[in-house]
Amino acid sequence: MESSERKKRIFSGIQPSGELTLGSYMGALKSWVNMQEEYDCVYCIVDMHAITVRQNPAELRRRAMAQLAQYIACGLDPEKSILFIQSHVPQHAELAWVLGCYTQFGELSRMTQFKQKSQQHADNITAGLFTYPVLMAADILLYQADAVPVGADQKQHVELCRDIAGRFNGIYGDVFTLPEPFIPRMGARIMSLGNPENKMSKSDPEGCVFLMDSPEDIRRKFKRAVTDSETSVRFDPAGKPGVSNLLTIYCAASGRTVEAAEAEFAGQGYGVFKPAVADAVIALTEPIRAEASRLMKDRTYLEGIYRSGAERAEQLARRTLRKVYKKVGFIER
Ligand code: AQP
Repeated sequence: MESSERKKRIFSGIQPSGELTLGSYMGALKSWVNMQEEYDCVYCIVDMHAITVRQNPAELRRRAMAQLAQYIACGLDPEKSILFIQSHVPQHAELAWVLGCYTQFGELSRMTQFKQKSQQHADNITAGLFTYPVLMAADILLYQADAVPVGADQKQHVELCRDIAGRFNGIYGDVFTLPEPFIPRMGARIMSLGNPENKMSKSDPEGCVFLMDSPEDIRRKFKRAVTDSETSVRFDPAGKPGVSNLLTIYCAASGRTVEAAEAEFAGQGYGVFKPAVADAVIALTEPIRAEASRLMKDRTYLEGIYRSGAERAEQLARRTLRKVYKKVGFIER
């Protein structure tokens, strides 16, 4: 294990399988930005995860660049944090192979995301979709990450990563740091605006707000958001899932507490509440949208960032992989 005097390390990633959403911002990116001062942060664009379902190659390339621009526009600082693209660092795939040999078929079969995604893509249930959590474990363990800031939906994968790491350490000694999931208190699970029983997902564009949506689109989406037949703005996720989700979004965007928000809208109907939520979100996303659009025009800058990010990431990744190869009995070249 590396020196215990180093700053604690964070690793996390988002797939460029669609545009960044308000869900991924509130569940993950916001914590990523806040953790940069205190931690040594490694943030990735996980394009290898994205191809577990079929992607259009030109679109995938465009979205990976756009995602890098949006990471920076959200406040990730390439001077402080390592920002890189997963496929640029070959050790991710290499470690994933080894870890796959220490993961049980039964463990992967129990993963909720696999069950859901194999239903959504019933005509293309690939081995990659099944072994996705092994690649995710490799992503995290390569950097000896202490914590992984993710939305609540990814908790199960981080727990599996800990199980795999613990098993490996049990056989070979302390090779991997065991990572903790870091799940925000507010915004851990943003629900779809159209169907508040489901998670807000890139693959459901109408129920989903994208960071790059125009103010008009955002207003329209909130206006249509599903609520209920009452009129009171009250936090009650079981009884009032739509309104509770809007309250969560409002609080995560504005920094208010749920109690303060309930008091602010007491006696006012959804006709006042919904546009106020839209405005709070627009105040959050507009500066990000403007900065990301500016950065997208500067390709040379973005290329410089992902190249130097990959070099820094690879240095760390190589160290871990070398140790793993030695432990399992591979001859050093
Ligand atoms: N709705 C959400 N609420 C809170 N957190 C969320 N995250 C995603 N959606 C929400 C968190 O953001 C990160 C991004 O994960 P990802 O894009 O790599 O994978 P995903 O969770 O599969 O994203 P989608 O939008 O649901 O993609 P599709 O539509 O392709 O299935 C993770 O930390 C996640 O927890």
